[in-house]
Amino acid sequence: MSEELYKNMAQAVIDGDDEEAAALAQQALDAGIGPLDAINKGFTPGMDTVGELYASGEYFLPDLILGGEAMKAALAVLEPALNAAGQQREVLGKLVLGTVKGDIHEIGKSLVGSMFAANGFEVYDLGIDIESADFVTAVQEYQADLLGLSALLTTTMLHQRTVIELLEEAGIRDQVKVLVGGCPVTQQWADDIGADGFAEDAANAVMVAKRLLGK
Ligand code: B12
Repeated sequence: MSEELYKNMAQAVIDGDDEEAAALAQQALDAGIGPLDAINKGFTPGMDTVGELYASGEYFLPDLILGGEAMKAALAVLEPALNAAGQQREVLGKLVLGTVKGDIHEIGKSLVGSMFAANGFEVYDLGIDIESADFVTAVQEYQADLLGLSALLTTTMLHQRTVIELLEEAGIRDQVKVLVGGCPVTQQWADDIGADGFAEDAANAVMVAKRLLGK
C-alpha cells in the first residue's frame, strides 16, 4: 500500500499538483509513514523525474517551477514532523547554511536544514542567493561549528570555492567544518576545493557532520 502511495507522491510532483502533494503528505503521516521515507521514497524521485524531463526538453521552466512548488507544499506538511524529533535533544553544534550566490534553488538546502534541526543542531539558514562574504560574517557572528554550502548549478558551485578562500583570508578556516552539496557536487569537487565534507543527501549530511565533529 505504501508503494502505491510513494508512486502517487512522485506523480503529484511530476504533475506539479501542489494540493495533491500536500494531501498525500498528510495521508502518509496519518498512515504512520515516517516523514523522511515520504520525502526520499515518494517526493524526491518525482523531483528527479521533473529534472530529467527538463533536461531532455520535454518539460520547460514553468514545469520546473510547478514541480518545485508541489515539492514545497509536501515539505510544508512533513517538516514539522521531521523537526519535532530534534526538540528535546542536547545541541550537537551550530550550522550556518545557505545556497550560494546566483543560485535560487532552495528545496534541498532547506531539507538539509530540517534534518540537522531534527538531529539536534542549531541551524542558521541564511536563505538562497547568498553573497560569499555573508557566509563568512555569519560563521563569525554565530560562532558556527559547521558551514553548509548548497549549489545546484555547475556555474554556481564555483562559489563554494570562493567562500572557502574567504574563510582562509579571514583567518577562520580551521574554526569551522565546511560541508558542500547539491546535485552537481561530488566528493572529488569537495576534495579539490578543500571542503571538509560532502554528502549526497540530507540524511548522509548529518552523518558526515557528526563524524567531522566527533559526535
Ligand atoms: C526544482 C528545480 C528548480 C526550481 C527551484 C525551486 C526552488 N524553490 O528551489 C526553479 C524553477 C526555480 C529552478 C530554476 C532553474 N534551474 Co533548476 N532544477 C530544479 C530541479 C528539478 C529539482 C531541484 C530540487 O529541488 N531537488 C530536490 C531536492 C530535495 O534535492 P537537491 O536539491 O538535490 O538536494 C539534496 C542533495 O543535493 C543534498 N544537498 C543539497 N544541498 C546541500 C548542501 C549541503 C551542505 C549538503 C551536504 C547536501 C546538500 O541534500 C538534499 C536533500 O537530500 C533540478 C533537477 C534535479 N533533479 O535536481 C533542476 C536543475 C538543478 N535546474 C537546472 C537549471 C538549468 C535551472 C535554471 C538555470 C533554468 C533556467 N533556464 O532558468 C534555473 C536557475 C535559477 C537560479 N539562478 O538558480 C539544471 C542545472 C543544470 C546544471 N548543470 O547546472 C537542473 C539539474 C535541471 C536539469 N536536469 O537540467 N530549478
